[in-house]
Amino acid sequence: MLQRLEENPLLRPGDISPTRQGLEVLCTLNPAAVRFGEEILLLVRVGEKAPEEPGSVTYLYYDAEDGEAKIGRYAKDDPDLDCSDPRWYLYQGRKVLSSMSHLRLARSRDGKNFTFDPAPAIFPATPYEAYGCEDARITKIDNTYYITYTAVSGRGVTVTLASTRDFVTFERHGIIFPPFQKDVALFPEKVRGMYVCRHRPFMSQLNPACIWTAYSPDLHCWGYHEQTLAPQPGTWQAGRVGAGANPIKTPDGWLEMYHAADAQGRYAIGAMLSDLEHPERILTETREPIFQPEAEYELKGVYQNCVFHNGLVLDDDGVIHFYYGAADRICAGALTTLDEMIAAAKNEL
Ligand code: MAN
Repeated sequence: MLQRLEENPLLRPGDISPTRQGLEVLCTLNPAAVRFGEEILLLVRVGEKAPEEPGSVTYLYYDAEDGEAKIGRYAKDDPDLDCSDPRWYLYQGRKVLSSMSHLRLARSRDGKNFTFDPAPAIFPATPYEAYGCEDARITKIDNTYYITYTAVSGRGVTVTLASTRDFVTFERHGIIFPPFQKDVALFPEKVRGMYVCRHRPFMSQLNPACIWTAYSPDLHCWGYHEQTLAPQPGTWQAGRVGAGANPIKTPDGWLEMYHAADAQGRYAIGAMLSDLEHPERILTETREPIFQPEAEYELKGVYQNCVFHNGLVLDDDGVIHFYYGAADRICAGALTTLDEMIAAAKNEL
């Protein structure tokens, strides 16, 4: 259904230098994707780590007042410190991330061999981005490319909107969803006269992490919220679900591939079709995952057993270049077709 590229991993930490001496690139993951001119561009999340110090655990954060990335530290033997998840440190119930991410472009002519740009496209710049900018999605609406990304800090997990016309300069439009939010994917055109997005308000014991739909007159103010897809107990999507790349308009409805985690936190990919006029209404969804961790680079990395998809490019002939992050460490790709994904969403494969 989805054929992994022989060239995988497409991008890995060794392919890029840290933004300053002494830092280490820990991960290059979860790429957004777009066709721009003759090239396919990936907007990759690059996570950097502070150098280790004896007796301490260190973390990198952006200090907006001083306008630079700084190193924070905790004593390794502090009984209040919990380092059990490689993605973050918990200190007295507060979380900091073990790596600080920025967003970096990588370019390719064939969709398989990518080269990183020498400098970041979007680097933390505000107090809301102290722990990084993560997991972008790119949607072309009219002649502008809109980028949504997660901004993480001690103020919470928020979603920011940015835009570009040339992938050289990027304009930030500020936070569009307050905490706790992730996984915002914009639809490529207005529906019933309004912009539409998927979003993912964070879980609490009352509401698990579900995909929601919202409408906006201007891409800034979002309303008419509806819950669209919820985790299903006892299945491969028991833990959480979140939107993938931007939805694709097809005669059968809006097609989208999304991520889901099971109760053990294993991330896989599903597909669904929703109503063209009312995308908050799902028409059909896959009963089984269409893509799941199998390759070595998906099973082992920073976070094991994880495929996370937020970027694709659709060719005129119906070929889909499907991009994903594997085990929170590298970027990988697979090929499929529009017809196959529609059939998969209808459980016909
Ligand atoms: C969350 C996000 C992703 C990450 C997965 C797995 O959904 O933070 O960036 O890939 O968790 O760790």
